[in-house]
Amino acid sequence: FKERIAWFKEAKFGMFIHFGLYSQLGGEWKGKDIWGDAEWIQAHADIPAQEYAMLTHTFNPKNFNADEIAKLAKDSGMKYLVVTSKHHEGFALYDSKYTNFDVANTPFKGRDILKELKEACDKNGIKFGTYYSILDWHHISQERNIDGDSVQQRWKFTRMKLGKAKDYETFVRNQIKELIDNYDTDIIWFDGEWCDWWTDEMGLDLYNYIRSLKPSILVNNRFGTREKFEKDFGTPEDETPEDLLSYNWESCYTLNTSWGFKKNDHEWKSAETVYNMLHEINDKGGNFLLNIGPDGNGDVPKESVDILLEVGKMLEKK
Ligand code: JFZ
Repeated sequence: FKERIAWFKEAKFGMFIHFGLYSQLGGEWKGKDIWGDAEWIQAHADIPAQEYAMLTHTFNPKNFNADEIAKLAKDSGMKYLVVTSKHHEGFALYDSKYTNFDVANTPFKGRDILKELKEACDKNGIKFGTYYSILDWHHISQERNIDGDSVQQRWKFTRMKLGKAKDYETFVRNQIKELIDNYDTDIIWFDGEWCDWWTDEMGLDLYNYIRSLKPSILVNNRFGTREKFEKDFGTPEDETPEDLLSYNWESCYTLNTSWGFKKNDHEWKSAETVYNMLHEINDKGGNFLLNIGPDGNGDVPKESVDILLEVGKMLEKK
């Protein structure tokens, strides 16, 4: 394990990327500003899956430039990158054999975002990782929980349709295998594991399967009940632990308040704040995963670029 985790411990600083169909909306639905994280807009605006799927017809981030992003990571002092291969919306940001709800069925077809990023990372000496959501609002196995108390609860805790759990488990395995086979991902960063139909046993099975496919890979603890699984690394979110931890961990934060691109989110952290956070986290033994959310054209918000480059300069000076 020590050998497997070594590069990660040395890396200390990484780039998180939230990019998906929601990036086109920028937190607005039918002219209205929707509260909360922009990647959750389908839930917060209560958009039926069929209607949401129309967003594939307009997904065309022509300005997406993987090289520029990998260089930005490098110039900011980051050593690895984790990109949303599939967020809760269920859309695959790569060409997946197991669904049509993917980048290959958009006007952007012919380009493969994960492939471009992976190649750009290799060129720039950045390790490549992929985020994968277990919660899936598009897959036919799951449905909104109509008993939920709030619109958020209804989408956050979906129901598994009777007899469909095995199908979904297979689907997840197949897609993860694609991430390993086709993109040689170094990290699987799970999320959305909190639904009651996803058991620790399923999580552990999946973890073992992943390790059998690629023994050197790192998997975060969100494949099952987080507190039970510290290895390969823990993921306190938006929070830096008070005390030193006995296991490896990574804190993730976003530069403003939303992970996915949100037009009206102007609460940017300053370069000084980011710099200080990085040092506090690293001093306590953790890694810092810091998020950018490209917009629907594939452009990284200028504010994010400016802050990150400034942090890079500060790191060079010290
Ligand atoms: C999840 C996602 O729902 C969110 O959209 C984003 O991708 C983020 C990185 O991860 O949200 C979480 C996950 C875990 C906690 C809080 C929000 N947590 O542990 O407190």
